[in-house]
Amino acid sequence: MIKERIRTYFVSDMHLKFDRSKTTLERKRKFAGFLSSLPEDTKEIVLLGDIFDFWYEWRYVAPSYHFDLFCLFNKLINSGIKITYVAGNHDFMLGRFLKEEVGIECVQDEIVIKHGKIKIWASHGDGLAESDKGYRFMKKVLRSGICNFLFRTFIHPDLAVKIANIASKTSRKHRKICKTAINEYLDFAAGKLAEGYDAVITGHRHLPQRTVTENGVFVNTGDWMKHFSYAVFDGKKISIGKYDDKEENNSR
Ligand SMILES: [Mn+2]
Repeated sequence: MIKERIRTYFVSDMHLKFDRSKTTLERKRKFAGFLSSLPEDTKEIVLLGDIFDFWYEWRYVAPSYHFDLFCLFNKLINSGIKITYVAGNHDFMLGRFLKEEVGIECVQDEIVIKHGKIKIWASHGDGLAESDKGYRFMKKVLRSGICNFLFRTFIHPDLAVKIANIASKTSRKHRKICKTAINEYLDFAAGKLAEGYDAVITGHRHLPQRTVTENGVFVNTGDWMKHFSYAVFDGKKISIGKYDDKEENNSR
């Protein structure tokens, strides 16, 4: 008999590029192993942003890479697992392809997950720290209606991806700042916990972290580049896990 679905997994920051380099294929291979190791009571997978180093969909055109990953996602969705993508700072347009062809629910800013009396607030986490101020402005500009219209109308997709790669490098510089901003994240989380949430989960810093405070817990998912880490809510508590290839065959 199938157990009641209860577990929610949070994964972020895989930063897959549009290539088939060793690094890209290795990250995907590990992620595929992780997905196939999920227990049968898995309810939802929350992709907490920046799974791709750049994601942008036009109306009739979507990037032609990572078909293998979308097939895996689609298979999981058809088996009854919900997949939600919360946009990160590298996800500029989550569009029809992800939503309708793959079946992923796409969310722009944040999600709230409720289980009984437990309320979890989760978002990618970019722009949360005070030192992200300049970046917050840039994101507003890049996501604004008119800039988006000009971008998608007048720039050929192949050129757009090249431009994005340059922007991605700038964004990476910015991330170095974020790595130092731990107190700002904790302050932000404290505010959310004071609002009545039991847990706050973010990604973006690329450092797995779990800090228990008197009002609740703050968790950072880490990344899927170096740490291969994730957060999991089992219906009661949130813990951090690291996917280990060697466990691949005996975790089911
Ligand atoms: Mn990020």
